[in-house]
Amino acid sequence: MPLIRTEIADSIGTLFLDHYAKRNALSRELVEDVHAAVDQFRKERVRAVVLRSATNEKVWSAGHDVDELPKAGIDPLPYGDPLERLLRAIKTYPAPVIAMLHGSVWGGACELVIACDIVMADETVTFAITPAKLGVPYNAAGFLNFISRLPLTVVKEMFFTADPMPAERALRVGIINHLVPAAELEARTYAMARTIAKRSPSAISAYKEAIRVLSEAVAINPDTYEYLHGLRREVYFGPDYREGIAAFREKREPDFGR
Ligand code: YXS
Repeated sequence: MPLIRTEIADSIGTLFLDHYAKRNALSRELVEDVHAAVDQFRKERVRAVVLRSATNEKVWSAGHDVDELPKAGIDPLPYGDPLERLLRAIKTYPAPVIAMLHGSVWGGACELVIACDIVMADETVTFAITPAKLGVPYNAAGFLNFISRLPLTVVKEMFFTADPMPAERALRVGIINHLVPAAELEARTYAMARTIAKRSPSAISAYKEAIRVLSEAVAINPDTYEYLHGLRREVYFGPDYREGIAAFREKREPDFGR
């Protein structure tokens, strides 16, 4: 069974996540299918992309497929990870990508949403940034995705608590562009996509790339990079990552000691 579906109409490409049995978890296979669809949209010069779930259920995506996270001692979020590659493909896609959200968004799916250009959501949406529940050391590119878009206080609270943030607050802090009633979400999202598709594609592509480059313009020297990487290694070689993954698999609360 395919894990996604795609459609192109009026120069707008739609990508439906379609694996609700696993709550649209971002497995390697699903993510690679999404990436291939994005590449195809690029070839077909699609002028706006809508990323949505195929179902109107209570979960939009459960985040990384936890069953595929590596055991302790291996970097769980390396540069070549399929989701990391997909995030880069979305950020460098030469036209706007609109996330259309109904339901809860977890872990890596929050970063997928934040990598999109515009977020349309209804009142059922929540966002939980979960690595501290699993002992996962987040990577520098991931932090930058959040801190270049949201206030530091919000990013810290979300990373430190891992608690879901409701839609109303997500609108206030700038995760969501438009919060609309569920019955209007699709119409409002495609109206936005149609407006974008009428504007100059070459100008929009140049704006998107300029905004990406400028928002990522953080210079760090190699020593600093190694320092950050060393901080992460201590976590994925340490006991918390082992305990976090084990607890998830055993469907219990992790015990990180006191
Ligand atoms: O038991 P079966 O085979 O039916 O499978 C169940 C779940 O195991 C599966 N599933 C997942 N499988 C792999 N990875 C996942 N992230 C995942 N989430 C769910 O889907 C089937 C249905 O799940 P179930 O029964 O729990 O559904 P529910 O409707 O009662 O609850 C929905 C959720 C989303 C509240 C619940 O599934 C859940 O809490 N999922 C995990 C959410 C989460 O913590 N995601 C973070 C993943 S880790 C990640 O993204 C990064 C590594 S990080 O944290 O660093 O950002």
